[in-house]
Amino acid sequence: MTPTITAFESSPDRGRGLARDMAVRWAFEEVGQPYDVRLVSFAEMKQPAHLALQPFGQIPTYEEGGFALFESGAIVLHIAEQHAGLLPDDADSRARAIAWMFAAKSTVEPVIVENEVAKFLEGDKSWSEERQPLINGRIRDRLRQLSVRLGGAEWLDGQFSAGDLLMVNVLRRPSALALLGEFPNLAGYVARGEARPAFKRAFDAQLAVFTDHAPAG
Ligand code: GTB
Repeated sequence: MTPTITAFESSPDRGRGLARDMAVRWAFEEVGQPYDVRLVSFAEMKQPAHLALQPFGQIPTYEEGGFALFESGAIVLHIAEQHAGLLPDDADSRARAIAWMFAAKSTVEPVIVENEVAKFLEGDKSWSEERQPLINGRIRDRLRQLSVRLGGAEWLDGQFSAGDLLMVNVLRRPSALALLGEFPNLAGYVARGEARPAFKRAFDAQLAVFTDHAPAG
């Protein structure tokens, strides 16, 4: 059965691949698994039917037959466990790849999201400007640590894995991209991820949602 995921009917990023369905689409493309997409509006995401799938009223979700899953990281892990191509066979390497998935989602992403919250939800506060260097400093620290670990390697731990997929996906967010010029190896890492044919197919698919639904004129 073809799995179905949910994505924004009208993505605020206008097809830049920044919403979290992008990682899921990319994972499907890497393993060669077809998928369907159900587009949902902001209002629909808050209705009981969607909340039954995603308790926080967000995208993406994953459904296959009677099975449903939420959280983009968990969905990518599920895809990677069901199909070859995103996790190594060797148990130790596999565990390390999963560690990198968690590192992307729980160590690197939060400092980046903090900047977005500061910008979009707290930008009008009197203390906002004063706080900005602290937020940028925290992102820079994480990027520096990641840059040191990556060094001259192509991917974080041997072959490209679901860990790289989630890490590249996080580093594509504008708050990280803005600082990547200071870390040429990370800039190269993101470029390598984006150059993968599977990334391009996933990117084009999410962009098509926006262009196909764009108002005329
Ligand atoms: N931890 C969850 C996961 O990884 O699946 C987080 C899911 C999440 O944040 N979903 C967002 C959502 O549904 C979309 S991706 N938000 C609606 C809501 O909470 O009401 C976050 C996002 C949205 C838009 C942009 N953008 O336009 O640039 C970037 C990222």
